[in-house]
Amino acid sequence: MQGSAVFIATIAASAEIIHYPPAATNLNNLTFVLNGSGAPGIFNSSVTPNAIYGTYNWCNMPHVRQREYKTPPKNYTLQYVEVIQRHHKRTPYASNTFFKEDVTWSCDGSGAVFGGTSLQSQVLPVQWQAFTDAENPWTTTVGPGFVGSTCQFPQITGDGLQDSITHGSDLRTVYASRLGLHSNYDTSQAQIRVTNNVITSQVASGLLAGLFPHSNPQFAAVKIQSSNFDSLEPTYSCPTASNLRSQYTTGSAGQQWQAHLSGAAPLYAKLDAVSGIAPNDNGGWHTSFDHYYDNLSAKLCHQKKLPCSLNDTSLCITLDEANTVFRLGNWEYSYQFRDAPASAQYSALRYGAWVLELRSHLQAKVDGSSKLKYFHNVAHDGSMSPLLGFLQVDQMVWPGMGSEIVFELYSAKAEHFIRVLWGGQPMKTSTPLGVLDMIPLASFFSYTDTMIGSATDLFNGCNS
Ligand SMILES: *[C@@H]1O[C@H](CO)[C@@H](O)[C@H](O)[C@H]1NC(C)=O
Ligand SMILES: *[C@@H]1O[C@H](CO)[C@@H](O)[C@H](O)[C@H]1NC(C)=O
Ligand SMILES: *[C@@H]1O[C@H](CO)[C@@H](O)[C@H](O)[C@H]1NC(C)=O
Ligand SMILES: *[C@@H]1O[C@H](CO)[C@@H](O)[C@H](O)[C@H]1NC(C)=O
Ligand SMILES: *[C@@H]1O[C@H](CO)[C@@H](O)[C@H](O)[C@H]1NC(C)=O
Ligand SMILES: *[C@H]1O[C@H](CO)[C@@H](O)[C@H](O)[C@H]1NC(C)=O
Repeated sequence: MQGSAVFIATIAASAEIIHYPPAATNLNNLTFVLNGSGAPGIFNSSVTPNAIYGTYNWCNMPHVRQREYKTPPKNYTLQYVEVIQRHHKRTPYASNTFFKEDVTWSCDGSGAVFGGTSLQSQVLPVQWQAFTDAENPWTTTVGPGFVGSTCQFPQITGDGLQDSITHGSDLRTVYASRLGLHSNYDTSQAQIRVTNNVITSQVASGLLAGLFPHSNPQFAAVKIQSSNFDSLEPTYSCPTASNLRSQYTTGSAGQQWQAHLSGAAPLYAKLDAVSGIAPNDNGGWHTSFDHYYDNLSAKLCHQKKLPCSLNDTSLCITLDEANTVFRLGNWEYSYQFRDAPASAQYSALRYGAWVLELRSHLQAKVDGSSKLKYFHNVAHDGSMSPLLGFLQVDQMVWPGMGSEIVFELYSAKAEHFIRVLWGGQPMKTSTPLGVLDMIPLASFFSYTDTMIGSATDLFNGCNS
């Protein structure tokens, strides 16, 4: 898995990307992943005991909390905080190929709500409640679990909304006093941003309740970019990035990727026997472990049983098999975003636009042209992963529900420093910046500039 050779790539004239390989651990050791045992963390509850807080918890990843927060020496003054997080726990995604479910999901009272606008007093907010009707003949193509569920797939569950509220109030206990944040959502000092996927707005509604508990009026304006070019999800077009990733997965540089799929053939046979998914499906069940991981982990996180075959109720997925799927999923993320030599270049292209926006927020604070103190982005694993790849985190995982990266801007004397928290603690990277703990802002910018070049370089690099 490990390559010690340094891989240098250019996306354009002024960018020079150096790939620094991650640490060798069980996460990216394919022998261990295929033939080892156990889950790579907690997968069956949102609760992580205090004594081991910081442990990977797919259901509710560690984030900044008062209990574990390390306050820097007094000579550093906190100026600005920007948070990016993955949404909280949800149902699985639906797609063209339905898992023939025998497990039902209830989202009664926790569906997405729409309608609070400037006409707020005149409209009644509405809430989604999913249903099926047997009169619709396509309903028979899905399993009884789907038919009996009242969720949209995907949807943040009631438990996921509760985790969102807790996440907001944990951040409040740390940052409200340090930054002087009001107890209501005041967009002149704090802003929230979401993506076009409605589940991020569901999470924002919980987050805001915890973060700004006295918000009034009872709706909040959150920022969103067009899905034509959103940098947060991200959805902007970058053919160079897509081609690169195809090359090192399904393409000519994808030997390791192919090896993990073929090494997992016996596991796939069992999973398919239970789910009824055809081994040659074209819904993506056999090009990565994403779909099986998503289905199995969502069930465990909500204390539901692992699925059994609808044809043979004694044929069920075992916990050992689920744990192997979880090891494989984490291996896939490590490979795609950190181990593959071109992953740094991929991440720079795929997430460079968001990093440029972050850079401008930090610069505006330093210049004094922005009064903003706090900015919070609610996003996806597809956002966190290329950002972790961009920063070249030392140990890559599949960013679980609610996973969080915090950028803290400090001033001391006439200088500015940055601290980056991952899972609530300073992030260890494989780059010469090392642990991102009070790095001179200029050094951090010099790293991001080396990765991206200019905005024009990025744009041209994506389209060259
Ligand atoms: C896992 O173990 C099997 C059986 O012992 C062996 O054939 C296979 O090569 C091992 N896989 C890896 C990736 O080491
Ligand atoms: C990978 O894991 C296997 C099985 O646990 C172990 O024998 C091997 O030493 C590990 N390789 C590395 C590079 O750590
Ligand atoms: C979660 O899994 C761990 C490890 O298998 C187990 O010890 C624990 O009891 C489980 N917790 C729940 C809530 O099922
Ligand atoms: C159940 O058996 C039928 C008939 O063989 C098959 O078409 C279907 O895919 C099976 N479903 C599952 C979930 O295995
Ligand atoms: C702040 O204080 C700490 C120790 O109290 C010291 O190590 C550090 O260099 C100081 N930083 C600046 C920028 O003065
Ligand atoms: C399970 O997850 C996969 C991938 O996200 C999806 O295609 C499938 O439809 C899911 N099952 C349900 C019931 O949503």
